[in-house]
Amino acid sequence: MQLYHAPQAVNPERTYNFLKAKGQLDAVDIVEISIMKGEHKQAAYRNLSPFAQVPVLVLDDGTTITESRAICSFFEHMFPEPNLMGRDAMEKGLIEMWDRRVEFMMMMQFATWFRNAHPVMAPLEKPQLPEAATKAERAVKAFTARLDEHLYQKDWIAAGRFSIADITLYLTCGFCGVMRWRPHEEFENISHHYARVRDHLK
Ligand SMILES: N[C@@H](CCC(=O)N[C@@H](CS)C(=O)NCC(=O)O)C(=O)O
Repeated sequence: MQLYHAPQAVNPERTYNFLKAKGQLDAVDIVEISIMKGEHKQAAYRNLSPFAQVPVLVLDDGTTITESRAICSFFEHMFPEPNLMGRDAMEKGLIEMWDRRVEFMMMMQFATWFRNAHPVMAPLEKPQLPEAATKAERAVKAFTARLDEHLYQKDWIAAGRFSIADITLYLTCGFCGVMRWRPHEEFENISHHYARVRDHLK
């Protein structure tokens, strides 16, 4: 299997760190793609990823899977241990609920802020809309404050144990640094959580 990966980009880092947490990085050949050099826009890559996004997983029979969470689901099935998506109905529900909240209300809102505000994104986000940036910044900051309250006296975000939701939050906090915003320095509970996940992924 080949995993097309863009180091430091949050979605590919999510699949990469998920596989790392499973101790299975050796199961794939990593193919690095440079988004800043526009390698993901080239025709050969578009054949693998119709929306020209990273990551992509290419199976040995040539089947391609895009969408970072779908790739994580594939890995969860292939490599069941350690379980990262829930062992029973309740765990699966709680972990997916929090993972999707972090993805949609934090990561995606932050991405909208960053893509519409940062000069480095101008070639990829045309046009950049300052109003969209302002609205998304407000939304991500409001959600993050609520998430910090949720994490009060909790080691992990969902189901009382380490899961994909913790990986998504940890990587999203790192991603926020591109706008010089560090939720894991601003919020006490997120700060403890960030250190805990960093140690867990070492
Ligand atoms: N929903 C997709 C999003 C993938 C995505 O947006 N990847 C970014 C990197 S984090 C990308 O490829 N961006 C290229 C671009 O915007 O041109 C997933 O979860 O895989």
